Amino acid sequence: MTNEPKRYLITSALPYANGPKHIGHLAGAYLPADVYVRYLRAQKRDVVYVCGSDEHGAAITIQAMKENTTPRAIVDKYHAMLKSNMADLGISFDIYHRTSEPIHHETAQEFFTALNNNGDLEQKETEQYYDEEAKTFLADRYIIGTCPVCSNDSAYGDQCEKCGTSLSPEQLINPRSTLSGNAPVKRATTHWYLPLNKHEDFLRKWILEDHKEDWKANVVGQCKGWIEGGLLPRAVTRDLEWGVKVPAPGGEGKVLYVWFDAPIGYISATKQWALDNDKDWKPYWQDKDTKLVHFIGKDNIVFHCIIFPVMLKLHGNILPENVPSNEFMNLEGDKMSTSRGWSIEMDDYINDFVKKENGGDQMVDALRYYLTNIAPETKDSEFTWKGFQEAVNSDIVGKFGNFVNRTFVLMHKLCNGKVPPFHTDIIDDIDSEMLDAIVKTKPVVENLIEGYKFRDALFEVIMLSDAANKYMQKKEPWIVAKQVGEDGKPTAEAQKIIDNCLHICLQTTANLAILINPFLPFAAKKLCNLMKVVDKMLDWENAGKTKLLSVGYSLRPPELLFRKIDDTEVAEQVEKLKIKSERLKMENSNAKENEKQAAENVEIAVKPEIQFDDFAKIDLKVGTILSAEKVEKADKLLKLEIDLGFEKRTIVSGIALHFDPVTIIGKQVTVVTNLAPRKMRGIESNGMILMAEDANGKLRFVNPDEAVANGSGVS
Ligand code: B3M
Ligand code: ZN
Repeated sequence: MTNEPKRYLITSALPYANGPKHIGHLAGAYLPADVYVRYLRAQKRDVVYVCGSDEHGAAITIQAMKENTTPRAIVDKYHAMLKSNMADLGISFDIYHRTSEPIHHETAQEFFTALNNNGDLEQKETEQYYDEEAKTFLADRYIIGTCPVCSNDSAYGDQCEKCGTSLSPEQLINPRSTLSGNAPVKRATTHWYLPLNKHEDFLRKWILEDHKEDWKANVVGQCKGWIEGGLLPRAVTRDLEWGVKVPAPGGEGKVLYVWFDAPIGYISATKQWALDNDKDWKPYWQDKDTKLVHFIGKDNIVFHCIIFPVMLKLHGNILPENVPSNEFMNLEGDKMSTSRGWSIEMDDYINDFVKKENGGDQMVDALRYYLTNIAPETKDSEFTWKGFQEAVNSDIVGKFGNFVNRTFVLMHKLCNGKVPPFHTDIIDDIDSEMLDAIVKTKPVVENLIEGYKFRDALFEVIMLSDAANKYMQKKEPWIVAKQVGEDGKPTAEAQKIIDNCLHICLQTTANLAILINPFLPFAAKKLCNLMKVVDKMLDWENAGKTKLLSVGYSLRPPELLFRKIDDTEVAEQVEKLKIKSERLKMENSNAKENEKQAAENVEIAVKPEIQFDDFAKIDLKVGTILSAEKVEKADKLLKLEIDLGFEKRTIVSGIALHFDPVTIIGKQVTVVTNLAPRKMRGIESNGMILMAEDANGKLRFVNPDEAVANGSGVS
């Protein structure tokens, strides 16, 4: 790079703390940023990587309503989940902050005040949609209606999630309140606006001229559409309770628009990081020698390329150098969506693979590998479990891992477990070619990473391991070793050939560790351990060198870096996805049905009165689920083994769409034990377990609030 910046500030979009996030999010804004940051750190550059939870806005308050709890409880719960998920997946933030922290509220308020005092904001009274029953103004996700572009009938007031179009409530056809379902009325209210129209010339030059070449085409394209469509003043405040209070006269009962405060979260996170590390945050946001890069998903482009830059410019901050944004990642032939259950949550992947006995960090790297390999850098891409299996098994197990393993096995077998000497007198073209490949790969990978082409960069690293496998195949040290002298050992000449081959293979391994480190950091660490070198060897300046391991240095015995993914794992995951989406489909349709019923005032059915004797006939006991498995060809049934203390029972229960069998083993349940046996799908069921069903058709166990002995009576 010419003109190397003094320091880097890297950001990943702040995820809303309103629920688990899926691997499409991971592939979009977190993993690529992490690769970039790990590379910069290996380059010994001054880099700070910030992120945090976005804890304001209707995304949070509406989730709180759904879960029947407070916004505070929602953000606490999901912030903790997101923070630990990201750490588990090796996303190496320097700080993972949260926008509910006081330091963020202060920072956002100061920012607003500075702009307001400077006359950069406009105050205007307009008519906005209002829900008379819920007594609130309706903006963003509080209002839904039909999208004017794609006719999706549940587009939000700020965006249609189906076609991605940014909307304003006025554009919705047939608008209705998310809160009451009612058609809204119009009411006057005053808000602060950021007059984007006044900054059109700046944006046109800055994006469409200055960054026309170095920003991704999809990003420039979207911005062009916005600018040429004519920019309008944009409201930066809302009539809501939850959020950063508007610090100005007339701001009572109003908060900053979440998209005004959230990007300022990058600044407050930097401040907190500086406080924690005894550093100065200011140069990171004020010094022109800082390279600021925002990693985001494509639905966030307008906010990071148009609105926030205008705010930054007005506030006297530096502007981003680049805003690498990915397209979407689909899943098994359909769009990924948490609400429809068609997604793989980070949390689920961690539980199903990483925290399993045959899992651990290698399964983090396996996911990082596949997601980078299919990264939607220029167009939408698709995750399939079969594709995951193929990529892992053929590339990182078959090529990368296999090469390293063969090298270590042979080095122990044929070179006493030590780095063999290198005999310059017998170097041939095949050796030179391999050494050349090591030297040449470094600048190629480097340029690709600096150009945000992580997928291609990773491909080059895997190709180096592939070349090394082929090199070894050509040299066949195990065959050469058969040329033995009278002592039964390889002849001196044969040993020299073996030495050179394994010497080169080991230097290649050291290089592979450095080159793979930004992508698969856990494998790189494991390699350092195998080679008995400290992490410092992973410094980028060491890449491309062919004398990293000293002759005579003894190395550890081989150890597999990665394991294969087998067919049953693939089948299980595909099945799990189907069950989850079926369950959500059912819950969503039940929820709709319930809404309808509530609207029609249908009363809940109450059964007729019974006598005590009737009740006393039922024998209820507490038992523990010992095992649970799906009944073949019956989507809804689980076969349960229940320990009732005095005996074990088989019970077939229609709960398969609600629970993943492995998650209910060990749970206590209340069992009707004297119900006449019934055969279901050829299995005799001896009893029934009690379940509570909520308004959405979701099932919950009916069990004692603390564990009791199996067989305890319930009366
Ligand atoms: N929370 C939107 C999202 O999760 C938003 C990003 C904020 S970045 C400052 O897609
Ligand atoms: Zn639409």
